[in-house]
Amino acid sequence: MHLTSLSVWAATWLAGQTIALDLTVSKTGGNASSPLLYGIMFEDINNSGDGGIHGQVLRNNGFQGTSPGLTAYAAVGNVNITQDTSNPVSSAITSSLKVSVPSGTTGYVGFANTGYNGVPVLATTYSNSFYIKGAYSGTVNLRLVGTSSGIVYADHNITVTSTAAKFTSYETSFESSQADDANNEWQLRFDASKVAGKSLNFGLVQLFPPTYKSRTNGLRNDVASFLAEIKPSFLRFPGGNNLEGASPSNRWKWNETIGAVVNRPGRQGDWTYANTDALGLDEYLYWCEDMGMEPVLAIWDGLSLGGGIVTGSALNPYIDDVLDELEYVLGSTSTQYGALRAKNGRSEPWPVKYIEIGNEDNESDGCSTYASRFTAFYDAIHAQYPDLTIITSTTSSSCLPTTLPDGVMTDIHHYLSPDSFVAQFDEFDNYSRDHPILVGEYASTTGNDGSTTYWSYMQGSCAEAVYMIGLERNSDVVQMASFAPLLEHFDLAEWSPDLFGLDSSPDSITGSTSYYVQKMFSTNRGTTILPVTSSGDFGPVYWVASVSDEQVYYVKLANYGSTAENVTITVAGTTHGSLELLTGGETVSNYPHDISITPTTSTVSGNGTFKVSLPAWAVAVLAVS
Ligand SMILES: *[C@@H]1O[C@H](CO)[C@@H](O)[C@H](O)[C@H]1NC(C)=O
Ligand SMILES: *[C@@H]1O[C@H](CO)[C@@H](O)[C@H](O)[C@H]1NC(C)=O
Ligand SMILES: *[C@@H]1O[C@H](CO)[C@@H](O)[C@H](O)[C@H]1NC(C)=O
Ligand SMILES: *[C@@H]1O[C@H](CO)[C@@H](O)[C@H](O)[C@H]1NC(C)=O
Ligand SMILES: *[C@@H]1O[C@H](CO)[C@@H](O)[C@H](O)[C@H]1NC(C)=O
Ligand SMILES: *[C@@H]1O[C@H](CO)[C@@H](O)[C@H](O)[C@H]1NC(C)=O
Ligand SMILES: *[C@@H]1O[C@H](CO)[C@@H](O)[C@H](O)[C@H]1NC(C)=O
Ligand SMILES: *[C@@H]1O[C@H](CO)[C@@H](O)[C@H](O)[C@H]1NC(C)=O
Ligand SMILES: CC(=O)N[C@H]1CO[C@H](CO)[C@@H](O)[C@@H]1O
Repeated sequence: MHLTSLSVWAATWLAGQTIALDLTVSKTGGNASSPLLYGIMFEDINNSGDGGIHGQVLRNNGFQGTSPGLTAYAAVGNVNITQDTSNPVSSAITSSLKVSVPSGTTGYVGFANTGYNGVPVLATTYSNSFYIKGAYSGTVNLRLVGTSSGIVYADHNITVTSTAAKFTSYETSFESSQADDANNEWQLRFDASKVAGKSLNFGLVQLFPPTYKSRTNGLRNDVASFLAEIKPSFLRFPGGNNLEGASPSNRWKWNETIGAVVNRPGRQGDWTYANTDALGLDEYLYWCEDMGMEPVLAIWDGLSLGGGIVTGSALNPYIDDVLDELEYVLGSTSTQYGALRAKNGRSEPWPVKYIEIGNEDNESDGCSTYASRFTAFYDAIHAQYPDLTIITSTTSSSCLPTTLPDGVMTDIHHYLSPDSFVAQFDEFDNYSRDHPILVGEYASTTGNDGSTTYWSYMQGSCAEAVYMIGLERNSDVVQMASFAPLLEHFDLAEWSPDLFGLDSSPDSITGSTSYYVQKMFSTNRGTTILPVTSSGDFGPVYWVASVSDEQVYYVKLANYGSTAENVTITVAGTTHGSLELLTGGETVSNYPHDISITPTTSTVSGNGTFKVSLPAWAVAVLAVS
């Protein structure tokens, strides 16, 4: 049911035909729409950071987290490998990999890293680095190899001169051909005869395919480019629950995510795996800059997931820590932390305007103390940075101060069934306009029968579209909205569904049906939401109309129903444009290497009136001028 079933034609249909719905878009009136409405939310969950959008593809490279063991490492040839805590790479990277070579061994031996369930082996240039300690002068051979097949996709030699006195780092790059699947590893080998009876230590191995905008320690270019197609307007980061920590001491600590990666200790993340923090504060802000997004920086506010909520004067050191963080982000290079930022490669302050205080403080026993914790952080931040927009982490009034200061935004989250999303269509229609809203997380995560959704399917994505139409109609007060979670590694996911995903095989990046809804809505935005008169009520068809500064009129439509609907849309004076349509059946999903639903675009022409035939469970955007 794609282009063939879709008919758009001038308003010369035969008399007597049923017109299900007639929409007339007013060319005057309406409210300004928030230019930031559609953005993204990111935290490291389901290996969305390490193993996902961050460019570094080798796993366990710093032995971080609570029990790294030899995860992802394997011996190559006749050697023993162990985690060695007596040879730390740095005070932050406290282990290295010891490779012991039995006496009499010859040939090339070493170790492999199998990445995040495989190393993505693409036909491209990789940059590769490692630390080595121990007496060795000679060739180090670096390869990308099929783990089962033995096929060598990349083979590169460098000459190293290493001593037992200290770690020496090497960096190189090489070309690879493309593997067929994910079952690949990276190998580092050396001449066993020179080490026989002894050992070498290796640390912080790093392998990057090309990065987005060629940033050092950047994002994977293929993954970030796919995300950039949404044209998101803001990034809410670094969490999410992953900000909070299992305990206060295990929270996301900004100052351990900056500077050289070798000086970042990483942490056990809240989603059961180690975070390297190679995707750190500056990397998030480069991501924003490179993708044209407004940063929405969440700061830790005393709430940790595992209890142990810090309140009262015990919060003072954490408030000071946030002020240090803001000085790092916003301060001139003549300040202590502004100077540190410059030392780390960024002289210009970061253009951060939005700060969210905590995450979901109406949950995790945070409600009763949030008002006082919020106020303590707000007062300290506002006194020093009066121009920053501060966001509460909840809309629940029982958790908030009786009177919220002017200009404060509030954040609401929804994980719902399709029907429940549709029921929230009018959530903001009569909502107070006193404080702008961030819908910081939302997704259809269960079926109407309560079953868990692992893959977004058209009914749920259509329900999200209905909800988003409600948001857009109220985008004078709803200023930002972001689907969550954003990304998953398919083999390592603890929360599904996610907006898009990948595994370590080539061409694995997969947009969910919801990804395409986000893309269609975000890339077709007006600046003013226009009144629409209609021949019928909302449901099963929902709509919102807007106009851009370039006088393009957008009509977004969702058919949350099991029958096709004809809609006649009148926008006086318009003659041509396009119709983007996403449809494919109520329960149909996109799966890795099995993508069945993507939007189709057709051109339309008419004389101010356009007929759109909406299939069941469809989302469409008419753009005319
Ligand atoms: C504009 O906002 C007001 C509430 O402030 C609302 O009543 C009205 O319907 C909105 N207009 C449009 C076109 O959405
Ligand atoms: C490798 O480890 C095994 C088991 O711990 C041990 O028996 C063996 O001697 C080791 N070999 C070398 C070369 O260290
Ligand atoms: C790497 O060096 C080894 C040992 O000299 C040699 O056998 C091999 O052919 C070299 N590989 C490449 C790709 O140059
Ligand atoms: C980070 O900041 C905290 C609080 O100010 C401090 O105790 C800690 O030593 C800092 N860590 C690093 C790596 O600078
Ligand atoms: C917290 O607020 C969210 C909406 O942001 C709501 O869905 C959730 O049920 C609330 N939790 C509690 C415990 O009230
Ligand atoms: C909003 O207010 C209008 C007018 O009072 C009312 O008809 C409508 O039911 C209200 N909607 C919601 C969602 O409360
Ligand atoms: C929609 O319009 C087409 C073309 O006129 C017609 O064949 C079809 O029956 C209509 N469908 C509905 C649901 O009204
Ligand atoms: C378009 O519509 C206008 C006003 O309804 C009419 O005057 C004009 O003749 C129409 N043009 C065509 C090509 O149908
Ligand atoms: C595939 C996989 O590793 N899934 C695990 C992800 O983490 C959750 C806990 O958050 C486990 O329950 C899953 O087994």
